[in-house]
Amino acid sequence: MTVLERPATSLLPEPEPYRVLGTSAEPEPGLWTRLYRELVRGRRFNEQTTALTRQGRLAVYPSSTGQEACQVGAALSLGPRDWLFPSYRDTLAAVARGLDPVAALGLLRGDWHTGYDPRAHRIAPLCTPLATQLPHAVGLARAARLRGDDTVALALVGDGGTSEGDFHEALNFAAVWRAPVVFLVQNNRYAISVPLSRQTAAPSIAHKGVGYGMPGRLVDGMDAPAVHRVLTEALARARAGEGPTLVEARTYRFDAHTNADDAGRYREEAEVADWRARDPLTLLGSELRARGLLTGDVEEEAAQAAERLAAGLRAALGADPPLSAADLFAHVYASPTPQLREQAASLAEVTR
Ligand SMILES: Cc1ncc(C[n+]2csc(CCOP(=O)(O)OP(=O)(O)O)c2C)c(N)n1
Repeated sequence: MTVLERPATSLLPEPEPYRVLGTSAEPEPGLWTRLYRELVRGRRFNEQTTALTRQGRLAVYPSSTGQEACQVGAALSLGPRDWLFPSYRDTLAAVARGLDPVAALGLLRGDWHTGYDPRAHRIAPLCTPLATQLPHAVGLARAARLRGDDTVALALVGDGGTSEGDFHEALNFAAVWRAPVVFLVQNNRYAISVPLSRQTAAPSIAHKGVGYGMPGRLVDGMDAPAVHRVLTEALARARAGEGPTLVEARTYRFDAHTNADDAGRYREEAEVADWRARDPLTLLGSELRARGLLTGDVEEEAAQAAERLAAGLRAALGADPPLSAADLFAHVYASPTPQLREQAASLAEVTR
């Protein structure tokens, strides 16, 4: 059956966001406890990084507090050979995937172009231009398929990013090529101050998949096991050669867009409070406790691991890294132009 013969209804998202927590779904104690540990660590990572930004140790930090279930669910659903294509808000997803937290913050600290080797970690650079990571993910996925390896790419984007031309181009090519790629839209309802109602008139972002010929899935982005389940299914589908999936996770950022934003100017406190009542960490913790799956030991260990991470960040970001001004010229061209060589020489002269 070709894409055009497939009934469009089979591509439609679920009418309500898919949930695991608070349902009769069979618990997966090992996975849920792992997700819990990562959520605790992730919450602490966001808090500590935000505090360090206020102290001037980082230029900017787009916090993902409130979105940890998406970040951690995404990271833990990937296989070792898969690739993650994050946006600027997804540092935590990179850290949850195993990237050194200090390296993950290199770009936001302004130290170095990316802070880590994308190829070694299979994590593309944190992408600031909206949605440009999406065609890159499709290209990588398509290339993997042509080479016959079973790598899948998972690309993260915000609701605002879905209005970019790159979003359209990426989804269109992904579906036409049946590329092994999954798109996760973290719909946190705002693109800085622009609410979702001004971004799209579609019934949901997940519905957009139908227009490209790929399934759309709608998931509760505050429910870590649900995010993990939906992404795992979408990644398996991609790996089996069945093509891309568009996943919309309904979530909320508890903090401002970045430390340079005042969210009080466009969001009501009552709305923030409603979403805080669905805090992903509390939701998972309460369910684990109610089912007798969270022992004091696990809680204690999770809290200690989070504190170790925070202490490591304070120590590493509190120190000024040894930087060379000459690095400004590295990686600009494979062979530097005569002008760049001249400028590098004159900089070396004045900084000697
Ligand atoms: C191509 C491009 N246009 C504009 C911007 C400026 N900008 C930075 S973040 C942002 C809002 C993005 O919102 P969304 O995609 O919903 O992601 P979120 O920040 O909520 O995670 C905009 C417009 C940009 N970074 N890149």
